[in-house]
Amino acid sequence: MVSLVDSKSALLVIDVQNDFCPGGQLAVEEGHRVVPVINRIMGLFGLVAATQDWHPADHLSFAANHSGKKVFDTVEVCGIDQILWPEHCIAGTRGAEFHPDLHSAAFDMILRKGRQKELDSYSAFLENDHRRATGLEFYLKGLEVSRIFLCGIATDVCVYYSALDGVALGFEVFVIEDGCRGIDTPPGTLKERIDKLITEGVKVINSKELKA
Ligand code: VGL
Ligand code: ZN
Repeated sequence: MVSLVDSKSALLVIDVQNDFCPGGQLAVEEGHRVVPVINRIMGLFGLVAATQDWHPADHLSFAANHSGKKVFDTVEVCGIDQILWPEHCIAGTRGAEFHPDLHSAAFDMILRKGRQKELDSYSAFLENDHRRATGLEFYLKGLEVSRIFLCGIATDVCVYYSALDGVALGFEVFVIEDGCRGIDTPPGTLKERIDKLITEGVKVINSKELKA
């Protein structure tokens, strides 16, 4: 079997932060279970980049900052539909830190996103206006990366949008399903989005397929 991971491959670790794990502000069921999977496969890659959701306290994505609205309501801000979340991943707080068991010392680069008050950023590549770049595309292309492997939280939000943008930007994209966990609200969203990723050309794999 040929290894899927070649010299032009990078691992992207998406938002493996305390607030997305059990006990956190936007806890994803079993979110912490991605950690041992990611720690195990990290060493296979010549390049590992990670993202952190990193919001100001007055961020527009927090339900608490919209009077009369509750978590999971949708509002429109500057023509963009915005789902409202609990306050999460506030810059500099413990909730925004990587899960303590994640081998974050091995990351080559860390990208923080969602830092502007009036604009959310699910994708590691583009802000939610689908125009403004985070810079990750140019970093990866500058290092001649053509194949990206995504893992992290949440499968159906930040991993999902990163994978779709990755394909649109010309990368060959793999999602490591057992290295991800999803929010699945409303129920069925997770499966719908995995199906959409496959339709768009993303390869959804298991971490066991990575070993040559
Ligand atoms: C995320 C909801 C809000 C994620 C970030 O990392 O998937 N989800 N902000
Ligand atoms: Zn967020």
